[in-house]
Amino acid sequence: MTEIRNIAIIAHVDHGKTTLVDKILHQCKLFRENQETGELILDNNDLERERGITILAKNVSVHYKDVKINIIDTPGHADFGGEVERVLNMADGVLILVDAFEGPMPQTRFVLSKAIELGKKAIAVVNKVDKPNCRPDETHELLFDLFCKLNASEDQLNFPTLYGSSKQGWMSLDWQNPTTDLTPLLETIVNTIPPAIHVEGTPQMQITSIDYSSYTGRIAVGRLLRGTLSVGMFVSLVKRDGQILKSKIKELYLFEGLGKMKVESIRSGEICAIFGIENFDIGDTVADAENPEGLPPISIEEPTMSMLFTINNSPFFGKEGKFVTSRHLRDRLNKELEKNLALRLEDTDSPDQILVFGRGILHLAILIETMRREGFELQVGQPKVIIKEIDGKKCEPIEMLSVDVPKESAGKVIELVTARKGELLVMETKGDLQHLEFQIPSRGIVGLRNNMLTATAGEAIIAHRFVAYEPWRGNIPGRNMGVLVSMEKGMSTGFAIDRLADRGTYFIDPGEEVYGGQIIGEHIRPSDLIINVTKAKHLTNMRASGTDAALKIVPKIQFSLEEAMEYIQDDEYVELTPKSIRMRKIILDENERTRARKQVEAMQES
Ligand SMILES: Nc1nc2c(ncn2[C@@H]2O[C@H](COP(=O)(O)OP(=O)(O)OP(=O)(O)O)[C@@H](O)[C@H]2O)c(=O)[nH]1
Ligand SMILES: [Mg+2]
Repeated sequence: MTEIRNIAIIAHVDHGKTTLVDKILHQCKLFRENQETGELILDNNDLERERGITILAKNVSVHYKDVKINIIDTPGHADFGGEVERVLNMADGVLILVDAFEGPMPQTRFVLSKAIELGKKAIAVVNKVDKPNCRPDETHELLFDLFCKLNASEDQLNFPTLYGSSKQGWMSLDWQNPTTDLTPLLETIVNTIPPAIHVEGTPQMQITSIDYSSYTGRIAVGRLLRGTLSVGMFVSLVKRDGQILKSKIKELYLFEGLGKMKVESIRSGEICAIFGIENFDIGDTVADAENPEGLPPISIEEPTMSMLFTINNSPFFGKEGKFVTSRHLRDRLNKELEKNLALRLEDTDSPDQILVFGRGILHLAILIETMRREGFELQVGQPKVIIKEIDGKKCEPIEMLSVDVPKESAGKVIELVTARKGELLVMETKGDLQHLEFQIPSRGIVGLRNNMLTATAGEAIIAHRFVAYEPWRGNIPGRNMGVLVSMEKGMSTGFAIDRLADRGTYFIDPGEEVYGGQIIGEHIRPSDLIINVTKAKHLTNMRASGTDAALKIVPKIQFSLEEAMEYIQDDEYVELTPKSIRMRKIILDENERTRARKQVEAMQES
């Protein structure tokens, strides 16, 4: 019988988890010569590749000597923290990775606290020691302090530490003595992480994630905790509420390399995928047909943010997308619920509008981006944090925000965060940088990143994570400046933009089609300004109009989806089609907009 080790790789975003898993796969010779790609093979959906982040946890496995190591690569972004917590269920140990330059970050703390609570054995990996100015020894010390603070057991505190570079593909017990490969890490895994043992008895497997195949549909993934499973076997599905459904196993798979291998039966200890179980959800237990014993349900993360999704009703609707009706939108969102665990939907008074609840800006942005690529057109409103009433008091989510910046920018950062009801808690030197920690309402973080990067010339390393619901901190000012709003529908001209260049910065280039009510730039003043950018120069003056091309027009500012989501205010939408991201006023007509604003102001005064 091959021995098995089940490990999860956890870390703060971008600390190098996926790179390490890729290199482990390489070293364990999974790839035939002609398959070497050099790219990250594991972040395999388009969005993951483009953004360089992991969105969904993934299972892979390698063979080292005569041990099979099942590895779970996890996402590091805070919006996907719930996913990490869940998949830890499948592992007996964790590799906690830390960037030797950045040191432990907020998400390091979060994922490590979960691993420690669950009693997992840990191995520390101080990564990126190839970076100039990195601080491997200090990072190790900080990590040790973190283990202590998180009440690690004696055994957990005795964690082995490896130093190295995922990128260069080596790990060593001493960072000043680089090796040529990952053998020291693989040896440590085999020697430190307890083997996954087979437990006799009736089968018990908790479903911890869902795999999706276009052929077969939903596949249940989890670790078989007890007993054996085989193809054709009748089983019970114990639901969260205790309800029991009968099912039959149609196909069974083990993870092998990057893919799955069909097998006839599986012994406990293995991580497996089952096809054929009907109506399952995450957290349900696959158990014995006759004597079903459910496992305690696992917690599923609550949404923290909501956004209004609506059909595209801009003057440009239907030009670029295939799916544009409210029926399309509704069906698509309902389908998403099957696999996107932290997502919730709520109907509104209007059949064209649905409130979508998620875990944060990135979580919602990934969904929107996926829909755009599938051919959808839609509009979304300003993201809103979820407010709760606790003991009769209005409460809001408060987060811990950490910012590392060059010393000369620290003042600007503190000013920015304080203006958004942030409170400075920690200020200390961290290598060449200043390390700042704040408590700040989630509301204050929306739109902050952009301003902060501008204020620090892109130098700020920012991370935040939810702490608790606390009493409402009062009004936070919105966007500093007003916007430039297009007066009419038509094609923008270089002439007009040039003539109005001193009014602000533009989000459009000459020659772009715009419509009345579309947001086409940022005003230099706090109020909005309506402008006409479609005016052409008088054609009678032929000589002068010929010089149009020579106008020095500053290139437009192109917002990413998340930037646009964080930029818009309450009375604005982001309009999304497969090709465009535009921002607009919800009420396009200027007179109606003014009337509506006056009504709101009158209501606020009374
Ligand atoms: N210099 C250096 N860069 C590294 C090293 N390991 C990873 N990187 C780089 O760090 C970036 C992030 O690496 P990933 O492996 O995608 O990080 P991750 O932890 O999987 O990130 P998420 O899945 O989004 O949490 C990439 O640009 C890597 O090339 C390393 O050892 N040294
Ligand atoms: Mg990753």
